[in-house]
Amino acid sequence: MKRALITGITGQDGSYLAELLLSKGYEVHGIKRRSSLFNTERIDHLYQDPHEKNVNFKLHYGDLSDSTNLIRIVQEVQPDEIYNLGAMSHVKVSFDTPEYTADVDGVGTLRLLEAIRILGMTEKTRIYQASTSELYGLVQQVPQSETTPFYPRSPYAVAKLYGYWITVNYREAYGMYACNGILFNHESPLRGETFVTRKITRAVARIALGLQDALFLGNIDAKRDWGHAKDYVEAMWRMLQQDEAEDFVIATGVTTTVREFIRLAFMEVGIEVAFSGEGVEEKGRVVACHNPEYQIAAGTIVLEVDKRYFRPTEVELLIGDPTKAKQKLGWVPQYDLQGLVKEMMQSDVEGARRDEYLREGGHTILKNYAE
Ligand code: NDP
Ligand code: GDR
Repeated sequence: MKRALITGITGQDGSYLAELLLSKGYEVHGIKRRSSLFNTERIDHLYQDPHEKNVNFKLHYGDLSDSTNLIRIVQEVQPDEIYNLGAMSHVKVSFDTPEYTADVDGVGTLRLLEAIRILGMTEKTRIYQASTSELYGLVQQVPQSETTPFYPRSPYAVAKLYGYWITVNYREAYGMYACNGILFNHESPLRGETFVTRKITRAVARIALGLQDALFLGNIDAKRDWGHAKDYVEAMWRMLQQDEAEDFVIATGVTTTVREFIRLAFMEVGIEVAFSGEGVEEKGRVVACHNPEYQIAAGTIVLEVDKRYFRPTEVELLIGDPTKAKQKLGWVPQYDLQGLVKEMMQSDVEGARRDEYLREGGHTILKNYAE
């Protein structure tokens, strides 16, 4: 039985990856952070009582800022594969917490690589580093591939640049099986509520049900190459099963504006939206509501642009070229953008209905906390 260790197991990708590895018969270990409230919602369905026999899903308290803790966990677990998914992963927040982001996303990667080296496990343990399309930043060429130059545009991306290169360096210096997955944006119903796709699908569901009036966003001209997290964790696993460690771009090859994603999300609940105005004055208004379940009048403003969500430096255009992954990994994504939006909307409509039910029962529900 293979043993895997996942940092960031409580996050979107950690949850899908843990599911995938368990389905392949792995013993899965994850690092979770101590927090004052439970933070394991995404993996609660995988939980196994540690008092039972034959437990193959185990959690360890830890943090990427704590090297001795990482060494101890790696020593205890003796993993065949490590997936380093843990990170302060929000680009906008990294401008507010640049030093912390550098420590966790940059030096944290080094700490994990060093743990493997110090413990003499460079031949046993393979490591996957969660690199990102944010490395490309300011557009140099499109579509972006493994050979496109990097130009990071945020403290997050700069920290991940260090993570990328230290991974390459340990591969070359110590012969480690260490590889970077340069993953473009991937989403799902488990996506954090403050990333743009989930912020949109959650708000659209709540607007349709009358729980929220409007959605406030920043730069809706930005273009992203959005895939489904389920497809992307499959690629991570495939990257660690090759004869030689290499870096791979994982993307769909299709790019879409945030504005179009908003339109698609509203269409899923039968609401047609049109945009008018320029820059921060731009608004999204209901043209017609084709779903008799929802009472939302034509002309209602459902989208406003708010400067507070703009970034000091933006990444305007991402579009990836996944040719290498398709050829060498045999990776074929199962979802397209429509399928992704549909699944996210279905899940968020269900969530909004639960909130509606609570409200009707006289309970207070949080109004609009997805910044
Ligand atoms: P999430 O934000 O959903 O999850 C991040 C995970 O990292 C959480 O489990 C979080 O724990 C954990 N974490 C945060 N800080 C620390 C720390 N100091 N020590 C240990 N763990 C920590 O991210 P995703 O699942 O979306 O992304 C996974 C990885 O892939 C990240 O590294 C991200 O930067 C990268 N990436 C993501 C892409 C995407 O589109 N989703 C694209 C390209 C790269 P907690 O739950 O306690 O907060
Ligand atoms: P990104 O994802 O920065 O690409 O990083 P995010 O969903 O945060 O932003 C995508 C684009 O949407 C624009 N935008 C807004 N974004 C947020 N979060 N909130 C808003 O209100 C809003 N309005 C407009 C942004 O400006 C941006 O252009 C994600 C993360 O998962 C990273 O960890 C990962 O490395 C990259 O994807 C690939």
